[in-house]
Amino acid sequence: MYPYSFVSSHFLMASSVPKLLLAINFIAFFSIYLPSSTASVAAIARDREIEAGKEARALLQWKNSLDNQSQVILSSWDGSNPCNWVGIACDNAGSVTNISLGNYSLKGTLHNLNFSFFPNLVKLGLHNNLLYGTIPSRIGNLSKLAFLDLAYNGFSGNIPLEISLLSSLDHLAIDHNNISGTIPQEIGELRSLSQLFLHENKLQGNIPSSIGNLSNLVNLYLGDNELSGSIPEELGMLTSLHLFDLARNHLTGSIPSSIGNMTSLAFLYLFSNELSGSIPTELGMLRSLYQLQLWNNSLTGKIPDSIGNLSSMDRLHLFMNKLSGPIPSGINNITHFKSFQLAVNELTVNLPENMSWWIA
Ligand SMILES: *[C@@H]1O[C@H](CO)[C@@H](O)[C@H](O)[C@H]1NC(C)=O
Ligand SMILES: *[C@@H]1O[C@H](CO)[C@@H](O)[C@H](O)[C@H]1NC(C)=O
Ligand SMILES: *[C@@H]1O[C@H](CO)[C@@H](O)[C@H](O)[C@H]1NC(C)=O
Ligand SMILES: *[C@@H]1O[C@H](CO)[C@@H](O)[C@H](O)[C@H]1NC(C)=O
Ligand SMILES: *[C@@H]1O[C@H](CO)[C@@H](O)[C@H](O)[C@H]1NC(C)=O
Ligand SMILES: *[C@@H]1O[C@H](CO)[C@@H](O)[C@H](O)[C@H]1NC(C)=O
Ligand SMILES: *[C@@H]1O[C@H](CO)[C@@H](O)[C@H](O)[C@H]1NC(C)=O
Ligand SMILES: *[C@@H]1O[C@H](CO)[C@@H](O)[C@H](O)[C@H]1NC(C)=O
Ligand SMILES: *[C@@H]1O[C@H](CO)[C@@H](O)[C@H](O)[C@H]1NC(C)=O
Ligand SMILES: *[C@@H]1O[C@H](CO)[C@@H](O)[C@H](O)[C@H]1NC(C)=O
Ligand SMILES: *[C@@H]1O[C@H](CO)[C@@H](O)[C@H](O)[C@H]1NC(C)=O
Ligand SMILES: CC(=O)N[C@H]1CO[C@H](CO)[C@@H](O)[C@@H]1O
Repeated sequence: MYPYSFVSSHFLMASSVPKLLLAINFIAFFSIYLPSSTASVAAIARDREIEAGKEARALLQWKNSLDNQSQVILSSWDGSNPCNWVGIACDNAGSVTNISLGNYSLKGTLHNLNFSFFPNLVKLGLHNNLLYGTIPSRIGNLSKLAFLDLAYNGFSGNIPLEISLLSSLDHLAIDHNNISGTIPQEIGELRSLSQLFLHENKLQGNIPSSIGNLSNLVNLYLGDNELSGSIPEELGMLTSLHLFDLARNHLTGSIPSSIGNMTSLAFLYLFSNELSGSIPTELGMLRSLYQLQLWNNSLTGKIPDSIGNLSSMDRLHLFMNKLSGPIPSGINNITHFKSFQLAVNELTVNLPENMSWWIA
């Protein structure tokens, strides 16, 4: 028998109480006269209805904390069955799995969304709203979350350490907010992560070397922040990485040669930092490289001959550095360049004959 303790639950919506009491009588009746398996099925259905009621109540509590206009937008949010509300999807058992409210102009904070009530939530999509305040540490309670998108809002404060509890997370987007503080080292625990978007914030401090442990990472966007220190060598372990953006930060030191191990890399954006040293020869190992943007740094030395092996290259921007020496003749091998800019350098201009017009 299932305990009936839920009867005292204060989470039941007033309007659903009579219906539930009827259901209880019904179950109590049949559990006496029918085989226990039938009673269990009914009891499971009943438990699910109660869970859905808790989820509905938690969502309504959040709705009521948003501004009036947002409450109008969410006017379909009414009653005790959230599964047919705008932006909400449920599993077959009627438990909320997806909250998809991108581009809804919702205004308010997340502090009244009680994350303890969504044991089955896999997606929380709140892209491009007018949400503000901090990201609550209780977000770590969403134990099944795979997709979290808080981008294009006005969130501030730090990235909560509890985010590392979201072990199923595949997609984490917090870009285009006002997030400050450092990127927690604990982010390296999100082993399922394939998309990490933290760009256009006010993040400071070093890039944690633990990011090198995120072996499923495909897109890593950390650009347009205030990150400093050097690029950790461990990032070379990211062999699935397709796009790597560290542009417009305050990074110093040299480009680690381990980047040559990122064999899937197509886009490498390191422009507008304070990087020094020479361009590592190992970059020539990145056969899929399509855009290499290293402009506006303090890079020295000559352009490595290995660049000539990057036959897929479309865009090579090296201007505003302190490079010197001849331009490698192998660059002639790259036949479908769209944009090749080396200007504002100290390079000896002995470009392969028909390439001079590529210079900006
Ligand atoms: C929002 O609605 C409440 C109740 O209807 C009202 O008292 C309040 O003034 C409204 N606030 C704004 C900002 O319109
Ligand atoms: C929001 O709108 C933009 C621009 O129309 C669109 O590209 C984006 O996919 C939308 N996002 C969501 C989550 O609906
Ligand atoms: C969320 O719900 C839990 C369980 O009922 C409760 O203990 C907690 O105080 C609630 N938190 C907030 C912020 O409402
Ligand atoms: C819910 O979110 C997951 C994870 O992003 C996604 O794969 C799935 O298609 C979504 N389901 C619905 C019904 O939107
Ligand atoms: C970030 O904060 C600044 C000042 O506090 C504000 O002017 C700006 O609009 C905020 N940006 C976002 C995306 O909320
Ligand atoms: C990567 O994970 C391993 C195993 O959990 C751990 O020992 C190591 O310290 C991590 N590396 C970084 C750079 O965090
Ligand atoms: C690239 O990976 C290999 C094999 O994992 C390793 O031995 C080597 O040190 C790495 N190269 C760099 C430059 O980090
Ligand atoms: C070059 O990078 C610095 C930061 O290192 C930035 O302040 C400056 O605006 C950048 N210049 C251009 C032309 O983007
Ligand atoms: C280009 O690649 C070939 C084949 O992998 C290699 O033998 C050669 O040394 C590379 N050239 C340069 C300049 O790195
Ligand atoms: C340029 O291409 C030629 C012919 O395919 C090849 O022999 C040479 O090694 C290439 N040069 C570089 C620097 O990769
Ligand atoms: C440039 O030179 C290469 C080899 O020297 C040749 O194949 C190509 O057609 C030339 N391109 C133009 C635009 O003249
Ligand atoms: C049930 C559960 O996981 N509760 C946790 C929710 O998040 C807060 C803040 O991280 C924790 O203190 C709770 O234990």
